[in-house]
Amino acid sequence: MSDINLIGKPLSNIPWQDKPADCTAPVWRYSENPITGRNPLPDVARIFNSAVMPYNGGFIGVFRGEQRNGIPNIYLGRSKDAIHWDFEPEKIPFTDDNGDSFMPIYAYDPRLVKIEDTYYIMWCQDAYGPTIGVAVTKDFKTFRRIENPFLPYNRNAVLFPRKINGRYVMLSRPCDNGHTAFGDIFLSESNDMEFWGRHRHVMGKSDNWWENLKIGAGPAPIETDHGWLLFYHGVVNTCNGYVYSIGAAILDLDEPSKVLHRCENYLLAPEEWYEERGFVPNVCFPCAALTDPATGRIAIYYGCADSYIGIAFTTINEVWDYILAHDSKTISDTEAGRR
Ligand code: BMA
Repeated sequence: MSDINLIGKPLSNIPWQDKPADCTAPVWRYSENPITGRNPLPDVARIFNSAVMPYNGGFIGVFRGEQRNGIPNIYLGRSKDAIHWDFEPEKIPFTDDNGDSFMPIYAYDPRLVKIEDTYYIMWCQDAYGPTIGVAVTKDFKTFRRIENPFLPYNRNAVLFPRKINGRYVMLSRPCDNGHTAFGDIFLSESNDMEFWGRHRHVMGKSDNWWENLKIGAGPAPIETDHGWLLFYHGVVNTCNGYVYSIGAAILDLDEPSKVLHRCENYLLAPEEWYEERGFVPNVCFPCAALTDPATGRIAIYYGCADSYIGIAFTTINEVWDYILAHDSKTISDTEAGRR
């Protein structure tokens, strides 16, 4: 097994289960999945596609809650163990630069990233079409939205957890205003989190059948001493609709628009009842990962069938070796993505 190290602070209370003896896959599910049930709040029918992180010795998260009027929005949740969550019953109260209420019409698929002492929430919102929303908080009490940093149409934005070459770096997936039947991952840079440019292509849909329609970044890329580990979703169109699986790639540390390795096989595809059955069947949609550099453990948080949240486990060395053993990177993946 290779000797790859996760970078970052130890997380001794990361949720964890050892790999079952009969498991042949590089990623295995938490035996008590799903960790959320239906109707978790009076006004919310389902919570899924959500992001968590360590906070003050426990955990905090931003959760996609589907309201009973069918419109998604973002809710705050807190947990001692990152498994059992208490959700705030009201939507996160976003404000503008003046402190006035500035609520998105809808908001979904949030990611949560800490850079230095600041937390950033990214999600998909409406700005005359779906595009990226970003808000800043330092205390999870006030949440200031940065006004429309990206043009429509775009989804699946997630920041790298530190500046690279002095700039903030965001992954995103340009799209259309419907159930987009295409989509590659791009990267954009910013000096100030407000104005973005130097857009580069990172990776596209591929010849691998499970991801041959579109892809989108999942959790914030995970830093290791040999590259960024990126979990993402890949989509195939079947005669019964889209199927979402979880894939993985490794990006260059200093020039992350270059893909070093890309796994031919998915790591996790819908198999369990809570992934196959729900509001939208056959969806595994990763949005967050907890890591413990001391042990190499990784806990992936993923939305299940647009209805629940599940956790899956792996270790950095196990997943790294699996990606390298099934490498299917293309010339287009390894390019800098600048044309
Ligand atoms: C995508 C997004 C995700 C959702 C998926 C499956 O386009 O809307 O939030 O999980 O479709 O419905």
